[in-house]
Amino acid sequence: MNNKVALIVGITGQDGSYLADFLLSKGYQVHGLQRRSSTLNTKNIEHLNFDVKTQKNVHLHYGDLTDSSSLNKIVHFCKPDEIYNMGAQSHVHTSFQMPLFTSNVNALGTIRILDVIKNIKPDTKFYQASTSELFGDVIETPQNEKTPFNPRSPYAISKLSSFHFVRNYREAYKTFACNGILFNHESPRRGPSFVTRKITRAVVDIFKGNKKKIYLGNINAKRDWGYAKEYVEAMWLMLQKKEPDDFVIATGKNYSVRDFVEKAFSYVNIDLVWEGKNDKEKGINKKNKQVLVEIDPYFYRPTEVDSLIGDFSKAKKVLGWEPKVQFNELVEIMMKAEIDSYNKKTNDD
Ligand code: NAP
Ligand code: G4F
Repeated sequence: MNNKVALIVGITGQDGSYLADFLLSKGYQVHGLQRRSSTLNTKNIEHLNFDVKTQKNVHLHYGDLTDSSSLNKIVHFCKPDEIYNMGAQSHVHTSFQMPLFTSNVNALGTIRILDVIKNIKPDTKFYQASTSELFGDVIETPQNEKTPFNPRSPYAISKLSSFHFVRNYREAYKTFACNGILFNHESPRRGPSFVTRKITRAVVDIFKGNKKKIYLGNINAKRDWGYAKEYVEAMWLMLQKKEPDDFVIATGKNYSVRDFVEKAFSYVNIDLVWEGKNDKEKGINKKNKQVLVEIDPYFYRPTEVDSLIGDFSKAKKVLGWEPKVQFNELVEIMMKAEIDSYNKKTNDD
């Protein structure tokens, strides 16, 4: 046990929930900022047996990154030693449809927290969920902490703004603030509209006979995909160092969306062959010739990030962090969890 208090903004998301598990295992008192929602948004933290009456395990507070007064009140109440900002409109495709909202939450939201720290509890250490999307149309490969940024979406631009605000507060006010430049990381808790989870869900539905096919966008895009559960440790390690700094967290290997689709189908013993080109390309079941994958240009982005691959050598050297789960195992973890969850749901019904 330790006496430390952590506040996780965005505790209901993929990373926030794994971070809560991790910090609880380290003996932290964990507070979480939760958005008010008309339907339940606590699925990822239900296993923490959160009890509204006893406030056991995690202490949830309603608030929003667009509402300074709520941030103020929560920090005043729980006086955190560490704040982790996982909160964001984190979907790149959606950011093209909602650029102002995305900037308000992601860019201004980060400044709101930094300002609360500066004004209320300046010794609070701050972690900012920065992103490989900053590299965008990449200028060098692989990307490291010194690679110039070249963002390609409203999401990436909003995150670039928060990246620089973190640095500015660090230099101007000596705030202990770090940017974790994390490459894509996935898990069974990944939101269903991100491509990996969309694929694993659809493959299980197709395998079980509940769906005919999946529609995807750019299947040639490449990402450096890691396992979210082990990336949250890197966030914590950054805040345990003597000096604040920025770190790339990645696996150092990349694969295409097409690779992910093939691997997910192969988990349920379906081999795909590809026919056609561009929008007309189709993924076909080699055995029975059924079309299982089609392209829908709706999922294309006005400006795409074609290929990302990270160099995590600084994190390895300074934090002693390196990834263990590689691409094949990641797909297996996600597919297994998807099938288990499908079977559980069917048994419960
Ligand atoms: P996620 O699953 O989308 O979670 C985002 C969290 O932010 C959710 O808890 C969400 O609440 C909350 N949120 C959204 N708008 C908010 C607002 N206005 N005020 C307060 N909270 C708000 O994202 P993730 O994959 O866990 O990623 C965590 C962070 O890392 C995000 O900032 C993301 O941009 C960044 N990042 C992610 C990756 C990745 O590959 N996963 C890589 C690099 C950086 P609801 O549950 O109510 O929606
Ligand atoms: O899963 P995605 O939506 O993730 P993306 O855009 O890489 O962003 C994620 O990772 C970032 C880190 O680099 C985070 F900062 C961000 O918050 C988020 O977590 O898309 C991955 C790739 C893209 O190239 C997209 O064009 O998959 C391609 N894709 C192809 N078909 C699709 C689809 N993406 C989605 N979401 N849905 C499709 O049907």
